[in-house]
Amino acid sequence: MTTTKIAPELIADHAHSVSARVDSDYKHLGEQLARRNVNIDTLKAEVAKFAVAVPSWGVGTGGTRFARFPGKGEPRNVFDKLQDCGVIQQLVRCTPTVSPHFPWDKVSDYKELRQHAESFGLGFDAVNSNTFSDQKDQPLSYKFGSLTHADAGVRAQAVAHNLECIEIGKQIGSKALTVWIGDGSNFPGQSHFRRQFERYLDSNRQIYAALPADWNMFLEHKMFEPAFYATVIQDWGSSLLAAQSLGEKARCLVDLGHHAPNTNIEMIVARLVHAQKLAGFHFNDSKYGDDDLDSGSINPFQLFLVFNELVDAAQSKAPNFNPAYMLDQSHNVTDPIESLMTSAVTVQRCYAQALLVDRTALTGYQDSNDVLMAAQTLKTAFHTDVTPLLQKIRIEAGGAADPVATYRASGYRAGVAAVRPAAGPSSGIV
Ligand code: AOS
Ligand code: ZN
Ligand code: ZN
Repeated sequence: MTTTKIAPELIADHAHSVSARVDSDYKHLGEQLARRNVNIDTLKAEVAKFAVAVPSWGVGTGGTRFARFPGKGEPRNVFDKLQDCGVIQQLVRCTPTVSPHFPWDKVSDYKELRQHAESFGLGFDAVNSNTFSDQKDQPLSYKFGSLTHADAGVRAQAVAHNLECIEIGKQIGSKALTVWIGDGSNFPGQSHFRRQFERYLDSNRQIYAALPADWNMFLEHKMFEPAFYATVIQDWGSSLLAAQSLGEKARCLVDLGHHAPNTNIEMIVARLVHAQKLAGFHFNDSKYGDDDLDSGSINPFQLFLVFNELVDAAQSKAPNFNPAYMLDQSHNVTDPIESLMTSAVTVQRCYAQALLVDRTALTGYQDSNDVLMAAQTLKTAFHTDVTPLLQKIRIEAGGAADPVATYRASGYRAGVAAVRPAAGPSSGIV
């Protein structure tokens, strides 16, 4: 039986109060789509299957390197985090899995952890290792790197941590390990680029060798931070080189915030699909750097264009195409639950809009060089307000028509604030 933290009656009452309006809006949208030869019920069935994982670290309040302002009722441990993730899933119905991060989410009994997640109707997605910060009682420091460190002892420690993550992942039902390292250099000359990359490959080969047959290894690239001159896996080029050299199970994960401003991320996606190496995503948005802002809050058109590539790949049956979708955001000034719900719906919205692209017409315009109509074809899909479709999907699945309004009406945050003691001010990125 699934434990619910928001009273199902509250969700049902709220859905009931708006259902006539949602039905009417849905019918109207259905008429509009029918004129474009799209059956709204078929579209609904497709979009209802969409899912995106929530990062366990995302339900805590984030911070910057200057300060962190803790929110009320922050989760104290992974069990609290799962409860918050359960609330998100209860209301949006498209976030059935959680991506955990170790050692942050370490427990003594993983069977219990898995059962706890299942009690909220949740499963686990990719496990994330952390060799970008030192943990209490850790013998060797990652200050100058981890998997690529010049000292073989530090590399061995970082490899061992990743192997432990795989072992934990097996117990909680994960099928992938995400490796993001902070390794790099802050000064020209600090590290030998080629030797450092070779050490990266050597360490990752040892991790790769421990992957179960049905697992994948996701390599996450990042242009800068914490290394500000050069990171080892700075872009999709290095990531692809590494994935190709490691083997079939290694793939490239695209975190939208990990590129220079104005980078054409949708084109990177197309290239990785071509190479059969797209692992999946960490969705977020960014204005300047790795801002980890809410998905689609700055550039929703870019997110749509990414999904346009993904839908195109799926519909054209691109080989070995099975991307994992995850959110990776840092919520510094909003309630993390509200931000994650909003982002999950935004990502789902872009998927629905991308399904609306008239691909036959688009191909015709591309092949006849009708540039304006090709661009218009994408804009027509992007401009379609699919809100009633998404509301209907949520209501039918027992979720909330308006997740944020229902969440606020539930008083959940005040409720957990009463039982989770306030964390004092702290510094540093979470
Ligand atoms: C860091 O910038 C990356 O986005 C990673 O995915 C990281 O593991 C995550 O943000 C948790 O800190
Ligand atoms: Zn990320
Ligand atoms: Zn990041």
